[in-house]
Amino acid sequence: MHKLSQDMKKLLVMWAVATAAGIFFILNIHKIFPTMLPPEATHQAHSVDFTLGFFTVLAVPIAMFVWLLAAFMVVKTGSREFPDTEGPAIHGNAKIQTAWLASTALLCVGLVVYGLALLPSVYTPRPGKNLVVDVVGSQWQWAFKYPQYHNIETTTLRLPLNQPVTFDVHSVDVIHSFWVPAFGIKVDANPGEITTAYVQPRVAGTYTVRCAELCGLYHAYMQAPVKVTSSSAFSSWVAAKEKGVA
Ligand SMILES: [Cu+2]
Repeated sequence: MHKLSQDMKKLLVMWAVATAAGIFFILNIHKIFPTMLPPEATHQAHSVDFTLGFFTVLAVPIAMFVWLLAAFMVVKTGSREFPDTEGPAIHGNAKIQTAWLASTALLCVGLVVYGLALLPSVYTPRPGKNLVVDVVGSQWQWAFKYPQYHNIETTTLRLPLNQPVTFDVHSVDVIHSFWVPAFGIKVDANPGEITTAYVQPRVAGTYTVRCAELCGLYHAYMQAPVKVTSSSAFSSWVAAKEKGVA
């Protein structure tokens, strides 16, 4: 009995250390592996990243507990021989069952409420005058049209910094999926129907649009560059393009 409680103490200490290390790793993942996750180039991406981090931090203690307990059982009680009797039957423990059900139910309901509260910040337009971009998917490329600027068209998505953007997304053939990892948005591009996505770029830079729906032979190559620049650089690009159109 004494032996077991000593082991339990050891296990608890190991669990605390592993949990602390795991949470430290998650909170600093952008510094430890700078290229592992896309940059948070929009407000939406920040919300998405924060949610991912929040859920992962909550999962760390539970994952560590399960892994450590499993390793502990293998090391401490493992035997190379096949047991010749079955283990003793385990009967319910009302206290543990109640606590387990209550805590997991609370956790799940809490996370659902949190998710529902956060969802509008990702799926509603940002306030202010929105730049509208028609996103057209086809096998196997992306095209971007700017209806507010004489419908100028480009294969490099250009956006001005800090301006709210509405993407009207559709496809001319099969189903594609308009995904900009750095923007935290992913929305299906369907033929005959327009789906929308909203962003507000907050970091200038070059990013990538990918297709996230298997759409045929060259699906993996269906990418397009995204350039977020200052609004003056964007305006001069628009002016030059509009001249070309005229
Ligand atoms: Cu595609």
